[in-house]
Amino acid sequence: MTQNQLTIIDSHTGGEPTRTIVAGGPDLGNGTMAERLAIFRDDFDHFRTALVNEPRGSEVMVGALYCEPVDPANAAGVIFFNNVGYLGMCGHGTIGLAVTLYHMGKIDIGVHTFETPVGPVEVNLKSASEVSLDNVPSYRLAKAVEVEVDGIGKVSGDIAWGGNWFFLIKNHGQKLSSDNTDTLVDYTCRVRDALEASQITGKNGQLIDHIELFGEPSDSNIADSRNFVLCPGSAYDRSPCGTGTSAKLACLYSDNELKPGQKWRQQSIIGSVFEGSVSLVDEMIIPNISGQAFVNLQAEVVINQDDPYRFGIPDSI
Ligand code: PYC
Repeated sequence: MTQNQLTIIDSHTGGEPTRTIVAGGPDLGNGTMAERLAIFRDDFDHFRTALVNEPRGSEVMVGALYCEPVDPANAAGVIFFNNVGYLGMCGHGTIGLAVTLYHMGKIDIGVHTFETPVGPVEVNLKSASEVSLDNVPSYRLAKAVEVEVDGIGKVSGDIAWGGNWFFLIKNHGQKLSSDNTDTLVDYTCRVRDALEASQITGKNGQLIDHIELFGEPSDSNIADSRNFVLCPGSAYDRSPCGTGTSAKLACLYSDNELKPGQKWRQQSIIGSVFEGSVSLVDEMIIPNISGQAFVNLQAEVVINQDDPYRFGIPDSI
């Protein structure tokens, strides 16, 4: 990585930031996004740490590497990452990427396919800031799984896939409001640690790295539910979390609480809202998530060889 070669565009989706590398990213070859993610992680991880770790980034920042797609009929490939590693899919990031590519003149209003490491997602850019996406097939793996949590006691939740693995908790006894996030981070980190220690995982032993709490919305006229989502690391999602909302929709459908096409409005801890629904394709649950994003920064990254933190503070949180 050399000075002044790397261009980024930042956006936010319902308050959650996405930093997209639009030029000067690492050459990861021509494989699938899953294969390119492995090369990124093994050989070019300093791009990730330089862009999302402090002092250039922060624990809240999600990065997106915009890539050439494998299938030229598709609009883009993308690999998402954050301050502690890589994400299979990212709903708010996909909405941010669509708005960013429109801002750059790379895509028009209309329907496009983006390739991700966990499969293709169909993106409908409805205006310069409004996007809906058909996510990867989502499902509940297990219902009412109990885990003994240090300092809390027994906690019960559902394990579901929405492009990432989630543990979804309804009966948590916590106040879901933006003035209580320190307590919510502590609670959800304890749950995540307990799941790992108890070897409670997603499919094929995959780590459950997102914890999602649900409660009443601030106003039932604007949403059906409010959530708090702990992301990998100890940052919480400012948006309602696209993959987390997808996991929630899969659970609601499985509990017969949501019909195909029925709207679900998911509010985030800061009050932003995604609208979601499910459709069934070949008996798989396909969540559709709609939200708004805005571009808010465009910059050239400066890498100064004399700067000891040019690639980020190691293990910054
Ligand atoms: O919107 O899917 C999402 C997401 C995952 C982590 C942060 N946001």
